[in-house]
Amino acid sequence: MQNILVTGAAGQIGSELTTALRKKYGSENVIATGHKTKPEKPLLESGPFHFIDCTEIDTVAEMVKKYKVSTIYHLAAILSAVAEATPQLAWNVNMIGLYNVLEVARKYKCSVFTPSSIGAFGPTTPLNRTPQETIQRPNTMYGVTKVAGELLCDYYFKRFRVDTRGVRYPGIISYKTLPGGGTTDYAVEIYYDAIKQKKYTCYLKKGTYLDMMYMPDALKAAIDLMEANPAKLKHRNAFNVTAMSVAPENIAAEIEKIIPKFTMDFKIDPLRQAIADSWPNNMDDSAAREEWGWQPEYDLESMTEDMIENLSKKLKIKIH
Ligand code: AKB
Repeated sequence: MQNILVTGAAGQIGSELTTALRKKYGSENVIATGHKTKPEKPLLESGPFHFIDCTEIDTVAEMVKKYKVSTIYHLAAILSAVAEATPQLAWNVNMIGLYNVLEVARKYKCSVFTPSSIGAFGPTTPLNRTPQETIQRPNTMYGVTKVAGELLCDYYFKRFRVDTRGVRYPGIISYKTLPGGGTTDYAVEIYYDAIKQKKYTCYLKKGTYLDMMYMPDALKAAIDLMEANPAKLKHRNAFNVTAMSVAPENIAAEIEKIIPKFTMDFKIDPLRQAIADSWPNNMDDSAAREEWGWQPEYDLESMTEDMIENLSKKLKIKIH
């Protein structure tokens, strides 16, 4: 049995990916790690958990040696809005952290999953049906670290044969753990506020289209890619993956079908609006579909139904 290490396991994706991996591969075989954030009890109690700092290579190496790890899901990262506010921290965590993970993977022969993002694109990238291979000149620190990370992962595969794989995630919508400081966070907040107070003030303008995906599909993308037959992969890292392209008013309209009193107004945050404007409206994910069978299950309608049902249970608020 291979042991798996997850970094960033207390985060939005990490917390649910750890649970999904434990279900699939056995709780004791999935080692969850975080930096400072204490994870929820179920994650803490369902298998090994350690605090590490990916910017300190020895802490990563220690985990890999101790647990004989063969696969690393490296999710520890600073998201776009926080990265713009603290670019030095973002460089350190997103670049030095990734470099350390790749070096440890090279030494101990691990495979590595690393998420890139729609943030790896920039204002000169084609906005619609953004191709797999295209112009990548992002103007944010987050984007700089994501493009450099994609290249570094490809380099480790070509130069050292480290089995690196990864996707470009869009905004991820989920109800278990909140996202921490991204530009697409509004698409999660809107559901919380719709259930709690039937209104939401959006920080992105009407008409700001961005790719999004529901968490079960994000987990499926990571696990399916890591299980894909390597002989079929023409790309290794940075596969475009998307499930829907939506603007704030599209999500609001879908919520309104279930919560008719829901209203939304706008108070634009110039920082996050500028970041969103530099990202694609919708990506072409045909390479992922062709090479490893990527196929999302949820669209905006089915995601909204599931989000509202599960979030209202979690918040213990009856919506009708
Ligand atoms: C963010 O908004 O920073 C992330 C992302 C799309 O990478 N959710």
